[in-house]
Amino acid sequence: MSTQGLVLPSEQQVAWQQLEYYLFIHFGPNTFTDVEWGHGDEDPNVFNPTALDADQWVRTAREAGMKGIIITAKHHDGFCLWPSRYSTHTVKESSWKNGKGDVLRELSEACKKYGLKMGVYLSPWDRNHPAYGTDEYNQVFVNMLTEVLIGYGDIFEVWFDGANGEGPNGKKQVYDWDLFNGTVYKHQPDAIIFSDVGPGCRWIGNERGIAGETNWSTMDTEGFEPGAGAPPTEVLNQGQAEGARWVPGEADVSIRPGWFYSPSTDGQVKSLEELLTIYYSSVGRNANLLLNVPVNREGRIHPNDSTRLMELRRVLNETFDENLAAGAAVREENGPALKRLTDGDPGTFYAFEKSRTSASFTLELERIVEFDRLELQEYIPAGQRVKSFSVEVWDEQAQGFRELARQTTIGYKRLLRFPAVKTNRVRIHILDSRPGPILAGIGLYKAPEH
Ligand code: FUL
Repeated sequence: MSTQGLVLPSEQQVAWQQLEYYLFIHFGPNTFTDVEWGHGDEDPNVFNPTALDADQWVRTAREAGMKGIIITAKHHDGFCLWPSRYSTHTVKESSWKNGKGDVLRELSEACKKYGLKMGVYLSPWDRNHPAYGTDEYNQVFVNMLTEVLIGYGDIFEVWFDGANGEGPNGKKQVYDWDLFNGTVYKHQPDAIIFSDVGPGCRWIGNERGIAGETNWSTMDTEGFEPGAGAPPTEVLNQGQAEGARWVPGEADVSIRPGWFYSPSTDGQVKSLEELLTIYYSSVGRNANLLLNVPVNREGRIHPNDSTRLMELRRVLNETFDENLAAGAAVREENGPALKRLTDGDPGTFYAFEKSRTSASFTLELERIVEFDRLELQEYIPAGQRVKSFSVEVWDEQAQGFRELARQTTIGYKRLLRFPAVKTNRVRIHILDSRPGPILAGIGLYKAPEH
């Protein structure tokens, strides 16, 4: 959507962006065979979780502060975690629950119970299906997709992996993306479709969970395709200021070295510091964070992973629970008070005059506060406008402002980390913007020692 040349998000994309952080689960035969890309000829009986507990996944995600779960309903090996009628390589061919099990059913029930959203990863690349590599396969994929879209309640995101390799007969498939996307919208009109080029949200260009410091939610997608035909990774990573489509970034990364569980990585769960860096480089740079925590051979999240998730949650809560700028007076030089920037409500905003491409305003705090994190938010229903900004703090001794940071984009949310400073005045300069910047909030925070 666009007004006056400005590209705007859909209502669904705005709601999606507010989710910020959710769980990725890679689970399937690979979990049991210790490989990342199964060949599709695995005996379905290898899939045999001994104590599958979807409630435990959902509770863990909820306590970690995540808003949803995306599961690999079908990975490249073609194995379906639900009893698909269009494949003979599914849970029903496995001995798990005597072929009567359905992982998607268990997950959807647990998500409903705890109020989390459910999403699905479905790999078009299928190393098992005999029709792969023929025209017929696109319809097979659509049939599988339809089962998933109509059988398990609301699906908030459909994750299309662009990978396109050879199927069992050595042939590659020409994917019919328009047909796939149309199928999603037909059955789940509010779903966000992830791929390298959206249309709902885009891959951030790496699997390290790191968005560009400059990160536009707009990008040109015309002439590009998921997978080999995708835009250059640098473009995916930073978006494009003048891009014609709203396709915000989603940063995916695994908490372990691989996407699937392996006992050999039990001691290689990312450290709290690494996860914090990922958080500040994704959620803190206008991207959503999709953190993969693989389910193990029992069918549960391993305690090493859940412990780390809780450590991360605790630090984030202790950091962001108190906005030291809450209620502070904000004033434009010779201008009006901008109370809405510190009212704690991201739904309210302050719109600078329509013709303005720069602006400066000062936060007057009631007392001297110590902080080492800064948050800025644009009001994205009105698009993304700010191109660069700087932050200054008042130095009592020098009787002047000194620059603390100079950065580029803001978007839905921008978080900055820096060594702690003490001051009672903070000045923000919007150095360059599309006409009429609109801000939704500003926060100052102090992270705990850990
Ligand atoms: C990639 C896949 O090839 C990996 O196995 C994993 O699923 C990752 C999230 O996407 O394209």
